Amino acid sequence: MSESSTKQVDDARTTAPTSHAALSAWVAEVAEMTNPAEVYWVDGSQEENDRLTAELVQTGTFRRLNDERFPNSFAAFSDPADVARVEERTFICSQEERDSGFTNNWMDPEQMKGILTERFTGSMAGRTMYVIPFVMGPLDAEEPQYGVEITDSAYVVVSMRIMARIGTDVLRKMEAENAFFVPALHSVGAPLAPGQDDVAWPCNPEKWIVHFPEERSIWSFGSGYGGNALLGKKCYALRIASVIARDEGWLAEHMLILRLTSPEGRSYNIAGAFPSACGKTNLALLDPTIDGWKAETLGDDINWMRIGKDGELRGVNPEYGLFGVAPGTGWSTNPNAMRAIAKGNSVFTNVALTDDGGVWWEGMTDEVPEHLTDWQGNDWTPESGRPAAHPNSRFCTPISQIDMLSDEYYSPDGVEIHAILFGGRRKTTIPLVTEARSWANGVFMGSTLSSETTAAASGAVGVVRRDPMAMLPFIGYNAGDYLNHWDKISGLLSAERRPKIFLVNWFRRTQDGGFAWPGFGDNSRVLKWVVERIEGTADANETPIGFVPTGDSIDLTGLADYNAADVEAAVNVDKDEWAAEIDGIEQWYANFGEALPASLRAELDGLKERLGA
Ligand code: GTP
Ligand code: SPV
Ligand code: MN
Repeated sequence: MSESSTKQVDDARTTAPTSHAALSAWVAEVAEMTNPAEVYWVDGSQEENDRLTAELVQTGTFRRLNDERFPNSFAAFSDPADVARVEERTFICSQEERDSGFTNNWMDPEQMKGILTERFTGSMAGRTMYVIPFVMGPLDAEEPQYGVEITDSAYVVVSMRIMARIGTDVLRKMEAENAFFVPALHSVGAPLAPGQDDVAWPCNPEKWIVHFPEERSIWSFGSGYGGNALLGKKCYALRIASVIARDEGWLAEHMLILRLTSPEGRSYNIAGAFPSACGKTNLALLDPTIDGWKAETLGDDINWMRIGKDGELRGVNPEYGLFGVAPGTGWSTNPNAMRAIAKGNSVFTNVALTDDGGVWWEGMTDEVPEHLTDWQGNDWTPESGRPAAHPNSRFCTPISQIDMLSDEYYSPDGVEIHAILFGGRRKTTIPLVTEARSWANGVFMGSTLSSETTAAASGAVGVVRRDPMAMLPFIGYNAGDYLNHWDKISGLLSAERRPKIFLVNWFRRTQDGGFAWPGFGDNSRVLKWVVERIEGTADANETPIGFVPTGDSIDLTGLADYNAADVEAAVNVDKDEWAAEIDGIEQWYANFGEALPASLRAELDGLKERLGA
């Protein structure tokens, strides 16, 4: 093979290895603006990946891990100011400000293009500009959802190869169909002058994560981290896709998908929307603690749901890997994730290093190592009094490495969704599980979902905020229109096939401060109740907010030190707490003004009446 065909280095300003005219024009335009040292078309091959990871080791971005325990795996450490999504720097630049809505930052698109063009001008100097053709969801979908990310970060290329289907196969099909693709432009914003040494984690103190919904395009500047930089994920598959879904009559949601099969062999697909770092990956890789129940993974973060031929809701996971929260993921809490990680081919970001070339994070093992190198490169011992891994440290692992992955994951038509869970992280008020009274009541639960903030986004941690459908940072348009869209979907679904909706809270606390529910694998017990409610066999008590399990309708077999009275406490609906909650909901709904669907106002009125408030 000649040098140029193995490396595919090309000067896109004059030629490009694609017959897709719009793509080659865009690549040439970006190269003209950003002035990279070279343009490289990513083919997605193993050989290419080996070369890029070797280069990343050489430049100090990657540490190769102990190959016996973590084959073909690497650790990266970010700039301490680039560790999470930056919501205050994220913009939805619709033509009209109204279409961005109160949950998003907005700027006039022309003005924003002006600012960004300035930032991107020369921003890739001294660096390689990588062109990554990708598709979200299966390449053999009826209408494959293409994208092309241009980035000046090899870390992003290696991570995108895990998180999405990328490379030459995608490019060839996109060319053959002359298909539309979402142009997703990314730069770390750290040009290199001739002879200037690079740093391990280049980024820019000024960050811009910008979406142009009408154009369906993305411009991201200044950050190399996860949701800010792997543009197929939050930027495309949630923010831009939510706009496409609004226009086309489907839903792009921040949800896991889990398939659960009962001992009798009946299978149910359960989708769950929980805010960032609130348990989606953990539930998606559930290890049931009850006999005879089988769980299979379909997705852990994003769920695209379309209406099927028979009026059923069908979900597809558009991703190809996991970008999971490391802390709290351990052999006792999530052995399925640990097994997938142990197969290798993973990138870890901001975890701690063990002295024998492995990785560690809080909660990975019960035993805490005596010495580590923390995520900032400092010596660490259990006496250090600070976490060894950053609270938002992540593992990035191919989804195919999950032993419990469902065969249906690969199905371009997805799976029928039988139940939807909305869940948050709330110390008080919200019961362990509540079944909605109806679809509209379930949409109400989703629209008022609340959670304590986590380290997944920059800013304060532990503050209760409303997070509708766990989509607050990801709705790519007016949040009132979004709730209206959920309302409208109901009418497109067959009445018999409409999923049942439940509100869950694994994080409620008891008087003494402990968790009111053991969580993790024991969440299978709650899901069993959910399934039995679908089948019409489990008992429930009607409360003003919905139906909660009776103390003995949750299977506690084999769960030591936990009884029906504990269940009753975990599902208690407290009048005073709910009076405060209603105030919170009123304040939240006031933000929507005219855009709030009448059905949700009616749900709130009904709830107040039932509470006697
Ligand atoms: P994103 O990837 O940010 O969207 O997050 P996620 O929703 O996938 O969150 P994940 O499953 O990674 O969980 C985040 C944190 O919640 C981890 O620290 C877990 O240990 C913790 N967690 C998950 N499930 C449970 C549970 O059932 N009970 C308790 N107490 N903690 C849980
Ligand atoms: C989230 O924050 O919801 C994530 C991680 O899933 S990131 O990809 O960084 O957005
Ligand atoms: Mn997420």
